Amino acid sequence: MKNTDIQIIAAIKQLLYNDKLNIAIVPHEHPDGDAIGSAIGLAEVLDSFGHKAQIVSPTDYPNFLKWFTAKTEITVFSRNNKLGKEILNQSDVLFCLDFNEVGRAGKMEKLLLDYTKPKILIDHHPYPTNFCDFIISETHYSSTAELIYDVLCKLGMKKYITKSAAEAFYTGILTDTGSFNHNTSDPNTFKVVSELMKFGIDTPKIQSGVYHNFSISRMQLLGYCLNQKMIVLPDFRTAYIAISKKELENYNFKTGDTEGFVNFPLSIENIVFSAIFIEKDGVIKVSFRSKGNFPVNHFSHDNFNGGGHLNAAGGETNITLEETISKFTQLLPAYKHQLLETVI
Ligand SMILES: [Mn+2]
Repeated sequence: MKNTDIQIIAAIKQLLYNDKLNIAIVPHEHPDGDAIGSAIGLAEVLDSFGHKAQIVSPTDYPNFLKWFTAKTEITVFSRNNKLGKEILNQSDVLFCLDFNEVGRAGKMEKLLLDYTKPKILIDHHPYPTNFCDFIISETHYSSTAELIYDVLCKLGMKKYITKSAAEAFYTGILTDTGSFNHNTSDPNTFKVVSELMKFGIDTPKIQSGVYHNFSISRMQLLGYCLNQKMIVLPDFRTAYIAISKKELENYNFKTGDTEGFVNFPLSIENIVFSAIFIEKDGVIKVSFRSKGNFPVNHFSHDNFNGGGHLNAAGGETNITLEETISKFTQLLPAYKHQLLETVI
């Protein structure tokens, strides 16, 4: 951990080495494997330490992340905001995981801002904003899950890590690195994975649980996207997929079904920039992926109200799908030089 002051760890330690506490844990909205894995893993460890941890997720999470054996229940705020509010109100400490600005908590934003007891952020996204009392922000980590593992070790809580917590952390690392495809330049990622292996985690089970459980319609939607919807622009070393709400409905769309689709075009030789545009209710959700040094977080921040990591970012627009596509394709010439220079 490069940025985290030893005093921050000491202060958190003082908070947690206390009587039994009620602890609330909040991941970002539309949580991915890292956000949910981090939340479940941390909750398990805090529980086995003797606290009572509860997870409140701003929105539901995808079915392929529902195989966890951990005991901690997840309250979905968008479905049960009364209970979510109650859990926060009754908690003594709040952990915010895997997001760098409070807006990423969606409809829970105000609750988080109004929270008066200690708030702790653990995150690996660049440019964290100052909405928590204690900030552990380490952008060179592959995932929040990897970071939490190191934080727990520093807090002297390694012995409270259970097998199911280790499986949850492994899931976070696995998904945020795209099965160890990207964000893996730091040896620490593999060091943490090897430590997690010592808890007896079942990696084939996790691989199957996360990746080998497509519904038939999800697999067909992927086929449709790649075969019918992918546009490749070799002159810009770019490929994109745009998919309408109607098309999603044709394939019986469920939350999370398009997760990971944006990565596929990067498997094409010489493509360094991939985008997917998905029509949701009233907005177009945008995801970007890149190889090399092409900074999709800046691209998204400057043009699509978003942000994220160097090679993986998101954003959204309030214009139509067609307008979003034409905005995107019209932007490409300005980035052509940078795209052509990208070394892979
Ligand atoms: Mn993450």
